[in-house]
Amino acid sequence: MENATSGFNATPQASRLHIALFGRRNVGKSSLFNALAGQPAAIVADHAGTTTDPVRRAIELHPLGPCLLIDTAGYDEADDEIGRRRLQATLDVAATADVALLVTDTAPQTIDLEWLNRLRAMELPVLVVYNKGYQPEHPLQPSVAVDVITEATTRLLREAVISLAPQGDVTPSLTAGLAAPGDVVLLVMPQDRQAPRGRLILPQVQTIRDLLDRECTVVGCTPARLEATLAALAAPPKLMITDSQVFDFVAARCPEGCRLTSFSVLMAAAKGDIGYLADGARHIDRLTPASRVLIAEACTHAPLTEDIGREKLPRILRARVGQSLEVEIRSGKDWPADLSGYDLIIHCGACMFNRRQMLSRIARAREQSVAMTNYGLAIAHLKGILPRVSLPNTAN
Ligand SMILES: Nc1nc2c(ncn2[C@@H]2O[C@H](COP(=O)(O)OP(=O)(O)OP(=O)(O)O)[C@@H](O)[C@H]2O)c(=O)[nH]1
Ligand SMILES: [Mg+2]
Repeated sequence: MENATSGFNATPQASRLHIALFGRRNVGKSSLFNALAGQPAAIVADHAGTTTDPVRRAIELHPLGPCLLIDTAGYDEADDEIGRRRLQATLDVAATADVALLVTDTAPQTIDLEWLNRLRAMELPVLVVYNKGYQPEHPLQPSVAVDVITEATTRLLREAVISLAPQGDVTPSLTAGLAAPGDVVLLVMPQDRQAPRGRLILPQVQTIRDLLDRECTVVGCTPARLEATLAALAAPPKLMITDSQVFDFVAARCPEGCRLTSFSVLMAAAKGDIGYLADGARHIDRLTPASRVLIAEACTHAPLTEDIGREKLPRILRARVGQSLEVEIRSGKDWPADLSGYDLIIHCGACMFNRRQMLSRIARAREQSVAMTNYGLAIAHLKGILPRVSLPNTAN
């Protein structure tokens, strides 16, 4: 997708406020999408079912900042195979949304009220948009009545969205409670075959930015340079943040009084419920050779040799629990509705997911009483260093 989320200067999609449009077919969702985007980014036609797949557009909505606008297929799609797949795609969008716009051009129908309840049950702020000049007698609240083809109501719409949207960053600070202004923080970042050529991975970039915002001094090295780097510092660092793959190597060299954590732990805390995930790591002790483990990764990258999720973790888990341990790997959107057959879920750091999306995955695991953890916490527990790991204070 060539837009403001793909350029060199772009805010990553996962850090944008996700604003999603829902409604029956032909009510004017795409027209509203275009009005908010300020450009004809989605196809509009007087034909029910014009939008089939979600359409995303990065926008700046002052004073909210970087947002991601998402248009969807009508939720009253036909009840056939394709209709059901479109509906699932719309439901997937709902799981990532931070703000929902429920659009109608008539008095809300039963399906609209069902969706309103569904979105509210997901603790989403929902703005009801009465479009095409329809003036409700008893408007649902909060709502706005617009006729999106008139210029003046686009401003009205924008203001209503802004007043409903949560203020501030959609993702808590990565290093909340772990680093104070003036602290020296040492980052250990292996640049092995897994590392993309010519750049750092997103969790590292975001952590550096977060620490700079906190007025910390950021020092970085590869594991091979760790001892020399520590020796070069006038005083021990206050915090060390490592790639989880070398957690034990770094833990063994972490000076007394220096906190230790990993990029994956920081991402998990910012994106999800760190308490639930930390408990999940301890659940590894309860696995038996007959247990089933689901390893879920957000990216659909081509697996590399020695890939952490596909090779390293299954190997260490089996060495610990027994070779017959069943390990299933799912990537991208492939996230089973029924998790009850698993004894533990181990998720990647989810740097490509927004907080809403990760929280909805954790909520599903929790509802089905399935323990869930993430790569970094699982590795820390398997290496016996979990008690040594500092967790950020995401309530901050
Ligand atoms: N008069 C009037 N017509 C509108 C308004 N908004 C949309 N329309 C018309 O309604 C029709 C459907 O608009 P879309 O924006 O494509 O509707 P949609 O909800 O995205 O439809 P699907 O993608 O099929 O689900 C088009 O012919 C639009 O021109 C409006 O505010 N006023
Ligand atoms: Mg449409």
